[in-house]
Amino acid sequence: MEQAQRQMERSEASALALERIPFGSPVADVASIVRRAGAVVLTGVLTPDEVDAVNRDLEPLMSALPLGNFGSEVSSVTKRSEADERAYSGSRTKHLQHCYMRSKLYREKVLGSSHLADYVAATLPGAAGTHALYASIVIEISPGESAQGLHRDGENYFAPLGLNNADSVCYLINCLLALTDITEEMGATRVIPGSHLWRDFSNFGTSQQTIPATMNAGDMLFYNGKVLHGGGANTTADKRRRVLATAFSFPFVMGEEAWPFTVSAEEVRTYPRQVQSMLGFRSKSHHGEDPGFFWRVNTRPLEKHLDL
Ligand SMILES: O=C(O)CCC(=O)C(=O)O
Ligand SMILES: [Fe+2]
Repeated sequence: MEQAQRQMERSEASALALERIPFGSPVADVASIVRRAGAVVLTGVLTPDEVDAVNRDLEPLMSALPLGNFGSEVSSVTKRSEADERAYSGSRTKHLQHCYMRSKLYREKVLGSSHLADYVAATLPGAAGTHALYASIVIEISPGESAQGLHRDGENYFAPLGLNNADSVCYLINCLLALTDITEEMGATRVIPGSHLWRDFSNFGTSQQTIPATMNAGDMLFYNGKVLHGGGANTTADKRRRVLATAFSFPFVMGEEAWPFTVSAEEVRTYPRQVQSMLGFRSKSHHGEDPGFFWRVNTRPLEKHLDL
């Protein structure tokens, strides 16, 4: 009885903590936290100098965007009202897509990282380094933005496949790289650890159940897409909160952004091999075959067809 109580207290305590572990730690250690909590902060993915370099690459593009740019852009496509779109994407938030082509350092050190590829493959079905890039997007929350509703990433896309429940395979991993120091007041992502294991996915939790993923610039919130989360409110007077979100799905899934049509094969030739695969410029394997058998041109591996 006493033991059962102690066990319960321990599990409640672990439900409250968002564990932190250095980037580069053994895959099994990261995977076991993600299995249990659904989310973990990987510390020191980039150094402060590397974060500055990525921000220098992004700055001219970010400053040219108006606040709330996604709401109006997306509503013109979905035909839902701008107000509805903004309820999800914010009115004082900026989104910048296609970041794989915006910053060489991000592309090579983050997308091209073998540690990251191994961590993803430990949770998401598919061989390391072959997962489809599902999103590569800056989310910058400005002062005065309110909290985003709690949600599960990709749930609309994957629910029809019967995957939006605790028992199914993981369908998406998201990695939010902090490009500023992130405090709770600046709008740290709110997370409910353990919510990927809830029996009822129609329960979206409450803000009281969330904890803020505070981070130093260069850290990364790495989570299973089934974990309930949402961007936090920015209650500061003058501090912008910037993350670069990199999401991955099954190797054969088409993501939100049409990668192969935004960069040329000439340009892609200078990218790391792993990034070429993520962007759909290499044939795909389900079990690590090289070259892969799927996504071929008349049975020819795509990389041969494109002469990469
Ligand atoms: O900006 C954040 O902290 C999270 C954003 C998010 O979860 C989303 O847009 O799907
Ligand atoms: Fe999200």
